Amino acid sequence: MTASAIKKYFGVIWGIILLIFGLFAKNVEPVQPENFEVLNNIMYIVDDAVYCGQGLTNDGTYLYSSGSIASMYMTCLAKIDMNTGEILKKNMGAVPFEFIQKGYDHIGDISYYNGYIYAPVEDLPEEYPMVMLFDAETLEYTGIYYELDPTYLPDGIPWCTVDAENGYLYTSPFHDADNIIAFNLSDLSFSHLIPLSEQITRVQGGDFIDGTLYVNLDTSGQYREVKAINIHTGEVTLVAARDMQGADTETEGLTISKDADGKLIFHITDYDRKFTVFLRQYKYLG
Ligand SMILES: [Ca+2]
Repeated sequence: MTASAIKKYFGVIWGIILLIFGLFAKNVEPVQPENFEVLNNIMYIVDDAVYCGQGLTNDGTYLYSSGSIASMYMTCLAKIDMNTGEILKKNMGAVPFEFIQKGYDHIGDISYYNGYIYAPVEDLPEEYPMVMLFDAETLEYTGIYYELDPTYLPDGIPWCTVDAENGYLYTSPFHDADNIIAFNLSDLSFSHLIPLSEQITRVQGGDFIDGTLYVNLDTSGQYREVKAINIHTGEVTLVAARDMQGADTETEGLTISKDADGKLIFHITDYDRKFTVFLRQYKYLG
């Protein structure tokens, strides 16, 4: 049996396991953190969870999510109703096979800008990070990709977000990040580092809104933290610490929209490390 056949069999078996366990998935109510008012806690199980296990972004009207199962060569994007959480459109083969063949099997936390989804895509050895552009309307690959200077990205590219006001795309290493890395939005060439006032780690997602960069951190222990970063000074401040109530939850994507009153709405995905992804929506009271 070839390695690819083994992978495919493993994928099928794993899918069956997910289906069985998905029947027993439970939606755990989140504890309301300081500064965050809980609006929604939407659960995705089995195959739906695959589409939103990694990243989130929004265009002001719709949410977009990313996910993947490397063993099945699945790299997924989805378009989601922001209010109900209903998945409206799916693409289960977002990254073209020519890139999959080269080991590009992982989409991280994504960013919407100007009709495109900017998707950070990393290869298996995490050596040559890329940003690929997808059409937000169709979720199809546009043929546009950028190879990023990997100098400051030693462990792949876990997330990216566009700052259209200043013309940058921001990202960071996943582990032990001392800097935010700014690339020029025009051609994604390296621009500059933003040294941080404190180190951040397990950086799963980010979003830029109203002049501030926010990051979603898969911090260990009882809490998962959202922090704000001043892009001019690098100062890091805590926005919210979410109490996971002892659940073994990996937090993933982050995106931020505004409600009718101009209040920030934080959308965060949490993965239970088994078969369920929760989309949690919070109004920022701070
Ligand atoms: Ca994002």
